[in-house]
Amino acid sequence: MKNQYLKNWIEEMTALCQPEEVHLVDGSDEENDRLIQLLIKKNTFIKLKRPNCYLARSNVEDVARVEDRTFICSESERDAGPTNNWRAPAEMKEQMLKLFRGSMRGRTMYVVPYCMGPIDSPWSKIAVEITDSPYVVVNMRIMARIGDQALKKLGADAFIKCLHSVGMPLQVGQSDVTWPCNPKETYIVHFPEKQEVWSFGSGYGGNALLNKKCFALRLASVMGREEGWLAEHMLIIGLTNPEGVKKYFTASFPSACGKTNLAMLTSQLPGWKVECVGDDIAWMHWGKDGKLYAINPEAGFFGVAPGTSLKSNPSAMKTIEKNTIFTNVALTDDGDVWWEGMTDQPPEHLISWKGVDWTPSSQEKAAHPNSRFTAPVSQCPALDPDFVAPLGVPISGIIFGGRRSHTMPLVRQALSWQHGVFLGASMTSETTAAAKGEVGKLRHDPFAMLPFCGYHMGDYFAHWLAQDTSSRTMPEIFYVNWFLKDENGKFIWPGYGENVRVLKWMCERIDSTVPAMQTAVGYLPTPGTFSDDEKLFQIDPAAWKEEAKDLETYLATFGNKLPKGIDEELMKLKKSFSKI
Ligand code: GTP
Ligand code: SPV
Ligand code: MN
Repeated sequence: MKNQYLKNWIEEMTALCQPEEVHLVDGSDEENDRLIQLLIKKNTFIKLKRPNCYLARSNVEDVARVEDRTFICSESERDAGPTNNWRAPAEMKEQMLKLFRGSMRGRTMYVVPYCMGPIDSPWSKIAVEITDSPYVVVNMRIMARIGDQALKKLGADAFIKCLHSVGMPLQVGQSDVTWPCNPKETYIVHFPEKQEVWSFGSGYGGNALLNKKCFALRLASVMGREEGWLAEHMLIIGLTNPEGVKKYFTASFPSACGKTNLAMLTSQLPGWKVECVGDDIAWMHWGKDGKLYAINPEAGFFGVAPGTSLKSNPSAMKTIEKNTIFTNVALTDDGDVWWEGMTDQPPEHLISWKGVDWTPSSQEKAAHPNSRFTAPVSQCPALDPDFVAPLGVPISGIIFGGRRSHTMPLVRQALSWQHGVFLGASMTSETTAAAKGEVGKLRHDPFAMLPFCGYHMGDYFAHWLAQDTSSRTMPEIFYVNWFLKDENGKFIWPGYGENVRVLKWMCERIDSTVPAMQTAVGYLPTPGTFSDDEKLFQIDPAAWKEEAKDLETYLATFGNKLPKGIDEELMKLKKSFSKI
């Protein structure tokens, strides 16, 4: 390996972490096979009956992202803003150096060069993750383009550095555990100015696959702001109508709020078809033609397992038939996987995600609510032909949404770009198992980026507002809520494949072929558009008055960084419901 800059970093990190061995990952099949055999030998992986599929069970303390242990260590505290945890970079670096000193003793240090985005895209970025977790390496091989193909593209100087350790060095003679981690000392630390991530103590998902949330969102959002593009927590889909006209959409919903499901939607409307470009992250740039183009920086899905079934998401079920890593799902007696919602009737006997016997009378869930599958995007039966288009796909519509049991109607269209940005800024959603902490608690999650924006959220709103210039064709903005509930706590809207009806309305609005009703909260479908319950479109003035009041309090936390455009929209909303 010739790259002197990388060589120096590897030497430096070897001296710091003191691994037993260092392995530069090439990304080959043989290497992957060896790593899988190693994981099986260590009992981290259980071979499943599906071809080339494996099950991993994590430590019960290491099951989701840890937002309270995630830090944005920008030089100035003000740049991190009120939505991020901040520590002075020098101080935090000192603490991390202490943790990482000798942290890989008795383990192999893997050096993983990787590319985010199609390998020949001008928008792709090359980075390197150093990790002591072979589980992370085999997952990253699915989630990103790793090894020689990325190393070849690594420039001669500075690159994005991601350092990860499970934080459990092995003493001489000490035997390993199946899921090493260190929950008490877990820290996920970002240094945006240095373009570095230091992650210690967790082996799970976004805490450990540093290419995903740490780089492709937190660091990339900072780069996007400086370079004039957008790094977003968004799926990307293509929607084709019966006449064969295709439009692309991106959609941002908070974690575990329906991106993977919408990305793979099986249309319940004859003649309408959805194709998938991505399910979690979009990098968007403006084309010379003034249109917004999106690429998926990822190569894999790290999807929520529970709720995925042949009925709700047949494309996902097809995608995970082979070459898939399952984490924290249940194991059937014949070596297959199961999770809540996969079938109407659970099997008579399972081994739960905790590795213990489970029967339908058990009190606990068989699969962890944040159990996931890691599978190649290329295996999706509804893969969009432009999945790896170097310049991305042109975006006609941007969809925001959240998990709200009341108040937010099924769908509305923003009145303008500024109003649409305000809708993104005003997103609220009930918390899910994707992050450690209480589930079902309503919280503000602007643009579904609360846990992922690497800088001041007020500046982020301003960046979005600034995208609107006269030379550009601005996408239309929509806001959806699939999760309205009735008095008995049942979902009012069937969701999943039926969501295509909402997408159809959006297409017709973009083409101006259907009328809509202008209201204070946006354009609503005219009555009868969806021959459904009127509860789906109820605008309750008292609830909206409360909503506006709460939003005012929340947005005030951004102080003088709150852009004027957002404040203007807030005042309009407040005024509309002031007389109640
Ligand atoms: P992350 O990977 O965490 O960013 O999540 P995601 O946004 O991709 O979420 P995902 O699509 O995996 O959905 C999570 C949960 O929402 C699953 O339990 C789904 O069954 C449920 N869900 C998704 N779409 C719908 C829908 O249209 N209606 C209802 N009621 N539930 C849905
Ligand atoms: C999310 O929590 O939004 C995810 C899963 O997509 S993780 O990669 O763990 O962040
Ligand atoms: Mn996500």
